Amino acid sequence: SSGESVVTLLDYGAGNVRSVRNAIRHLGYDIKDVNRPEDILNANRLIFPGVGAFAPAMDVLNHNGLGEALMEYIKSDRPFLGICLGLQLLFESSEENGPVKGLGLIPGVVGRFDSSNGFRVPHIGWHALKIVKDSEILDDVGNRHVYFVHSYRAMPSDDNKEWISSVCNYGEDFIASIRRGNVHAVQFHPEKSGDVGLSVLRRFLHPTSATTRKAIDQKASKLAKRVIACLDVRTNDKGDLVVTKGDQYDVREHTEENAVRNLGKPVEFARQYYKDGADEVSFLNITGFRDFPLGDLPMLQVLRYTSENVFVPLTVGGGIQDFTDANGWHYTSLEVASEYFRSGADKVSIGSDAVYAAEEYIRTGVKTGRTSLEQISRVYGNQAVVVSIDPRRVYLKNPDDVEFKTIRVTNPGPNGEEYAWYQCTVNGGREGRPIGAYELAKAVEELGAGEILLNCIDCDGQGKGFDLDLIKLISDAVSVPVIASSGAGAVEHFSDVFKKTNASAALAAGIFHRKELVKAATDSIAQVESTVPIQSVKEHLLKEGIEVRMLTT
Ligand code: 1PR
Repeated sequence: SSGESVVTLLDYGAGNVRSVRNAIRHLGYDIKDVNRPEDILNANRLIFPGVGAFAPAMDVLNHNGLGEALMEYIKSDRPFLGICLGLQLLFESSEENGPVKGLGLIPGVVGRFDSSNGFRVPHIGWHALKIVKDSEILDDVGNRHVYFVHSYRAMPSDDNKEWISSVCNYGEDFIASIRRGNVHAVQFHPEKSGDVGLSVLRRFLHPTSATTRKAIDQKASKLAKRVIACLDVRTNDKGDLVVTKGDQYDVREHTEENAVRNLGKPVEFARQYYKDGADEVSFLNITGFRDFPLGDLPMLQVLRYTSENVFVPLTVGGGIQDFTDANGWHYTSLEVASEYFRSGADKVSIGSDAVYAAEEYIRTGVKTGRTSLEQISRVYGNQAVVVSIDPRRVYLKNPDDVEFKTIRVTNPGPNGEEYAWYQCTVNGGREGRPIGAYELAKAVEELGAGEILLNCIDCDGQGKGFDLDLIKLISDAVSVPVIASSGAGAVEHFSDVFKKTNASAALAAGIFHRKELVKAATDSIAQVESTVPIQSVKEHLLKEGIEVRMLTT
């Protein structure tokens, strides 16, 4: 193909750059991979999506001449776009497991966000920018939100101000993008920022001479609350991977056949929810704990297909644990996770295995470094590891009846109990464990979880609202973001959870699926419109004064 349609990609093999590749292809370009320093020097346009940690990335750049070639390329003002770590590496050094020396192009030290002032770290989610100078690639961004996920950031200073094209405020101003001539870098992920993100890539790949940026009214922006669509998937009795949905985790029809509820195809659902404005899509392989997930090629295929045209973050959970197959082959959870990342997942979600890890950690007080949670977060960063908690409410007459954290409940139990604790479960809610959701959340945060997905078995599928007592308890106990889950049945439930708790995101399944169910059953427009798509949730939140990312129209 002609040089014009080729983009050179510097991928040093440290994680998921599948989405960057997919986005480039989606925009009609071919990719040439960098194998040797000359490939950089011969590039027409170079994209550098940094993934993983700062030190290993610098090691790669230092040891094969790529770093020198990169500096030569950039210094001659050739078209360059760094993404995330690809921005940070341009600075003098980073505090991430360091100090570690960077490429030294831009003055400044990359440091960690300070979580002591109430801002959750990692900084995960959709946030608008404050554009401080013309940067053609941001021309369509304006006030719109883009997706960030990072714990480290570079700060603006007098020494680097001529580089800065936008900042973002998260407790403090940090550098969201830089631009000098043809050299661009962004801290956010354009490949995960929906249409707005694609416009950034498009403008980099195909600069238009006239800039169309209108003066925009830049009101202060907060990190937006996220609305996440969740797809519980499993193999049905015929062996097909289907989207299902349970009531209190029971996914079988209560008919004679007792079949697994089959709502449709996971990839189609994911695409629809992306179009509808979901801020993220989660797949939970709900029988992953008993089937070996790498034997479960359909799930990997689902991720590959989905990531081809869904440009928001994808999470996959279920079965992330060490496994020995029928032939005696041993696979580590890290290998399982790596396969998911390679197939297009941005985060993995760990359920049962995190419960065992937390129990052990609380019992011994020792971090072995060997648990799935620790291993995966060490290699991919804690922002890539979600812990999914599946607690069940246990009412108590007396708060001293258990050794776990109890709360005074808003609505007393069936026998007038005024207290409860939230017992963690494993294996899809089948087995209760001697640990509470509170104790688990604190322990997994220490072990490296970057986010907590907080379900509640009692509320799942009931449509009566989130368990606000539980979500408040956990979101106040940890400093990583908490995703509230289970029970959404009306738009007001979303505003409730954001107003009354410190949840960063709300995840729902049934409320969004019902539309599909009605459509399938009746094909009647009237009924389809009576359901609650993602956009209605967002509009309601906006009306309630809650910052959300809206789709561009
Ligand atoms: O233990 O690491 O293999 O992970 C298993 C994963 O599968 C866990 O994340 C666990 O939550 C999930 N899971 C296991 N069994 C079920 C089940 O339903 N039988 N689904 C299950 C969990 C809960 C939510 C659901 C929300 C929102 N589903 O993800 O989507 O409750 O539902 P709603 O909006 O309809 O109320 P491992």
